[in-house]
Amino acid sequence: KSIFRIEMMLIFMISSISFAQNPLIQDQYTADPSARVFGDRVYVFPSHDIVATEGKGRKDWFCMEDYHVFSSANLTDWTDHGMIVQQNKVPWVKPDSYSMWAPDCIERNGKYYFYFPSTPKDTINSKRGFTVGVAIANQPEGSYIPEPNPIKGISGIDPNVFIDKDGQAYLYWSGGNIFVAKLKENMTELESEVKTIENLPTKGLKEGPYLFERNGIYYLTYPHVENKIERLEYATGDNPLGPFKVAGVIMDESPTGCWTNHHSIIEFKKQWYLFYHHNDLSPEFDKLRSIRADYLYFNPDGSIQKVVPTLR
Ligand code: FUB
Repeated sequence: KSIFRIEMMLIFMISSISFAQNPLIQDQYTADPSARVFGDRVYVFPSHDIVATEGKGRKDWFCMEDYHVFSSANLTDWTDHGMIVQQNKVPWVKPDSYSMWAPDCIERNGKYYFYFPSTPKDTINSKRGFTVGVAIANQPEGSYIPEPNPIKGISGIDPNVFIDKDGQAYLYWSGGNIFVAKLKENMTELESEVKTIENLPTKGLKEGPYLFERNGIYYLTYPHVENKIERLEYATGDNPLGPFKVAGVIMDESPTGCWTNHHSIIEFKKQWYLFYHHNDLSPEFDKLRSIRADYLYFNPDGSIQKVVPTLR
């Protein structure tokens, strides 16, 4: 019995050690991780931060020109499947705008829908700024074919897509507040009016929405900045459209500088995980970020226990 116990302890220690290798990707900058379980692998669709240089992006700001997708069967060994969408190959994106910000992806009926924000060639609803488009593939690794036009009716960033148990799809995004609309079955058009999510904190920027459901509770999770650095918070409700009630904090503000955080939450092989980012590989400049993951636990009443980031 005691040998069995020792063996179990060793297995547990080895698996914890091998998982605790944050940041997950070390040969390039990655941010805004949208993690998804497709089959028996986890796929992560992050933003791809690069260094802005003369004539390429805006100095001292976010600079992104493409997206890669990464996958892993054990959350330790990651495969980079390469570039899936490039700014100058998307018909509606303003060339050389370096604004391919936080994306998301979901599977429906064997097709993979990759949602991404960027700045369009034309103004949207006579406004400048970001909108959201979609690219479609037959496998999570691609190849993704971008739709010729962005989705009508969206001004904002940080798309997040959710399909409920009844098959209804929803798109969330941000632009100061958090917005939601139903998606049509084709996943490329809004089906309903755009609704602003109510009852969230009124002070400070809220962005990067991520919605998931567990045991009938809908969790709307989002970074919220009140005082320079983002904190991951959540609200709960019993419907994807709300109303939601603020429920707590998932991860406190980083004490070491990176002002953004952006996350996703998945269950993989009966364990829940929080994916998020920090500037581990660029401590002096927080627009060159790196994706991380840590275990996430729920209390019996469905509330989320705070996640403390694993240090390197
Ligand atoms: O990556 C650019 C922006 O920074 C994202 O859209 C926000 O969520 C923040 O992470």
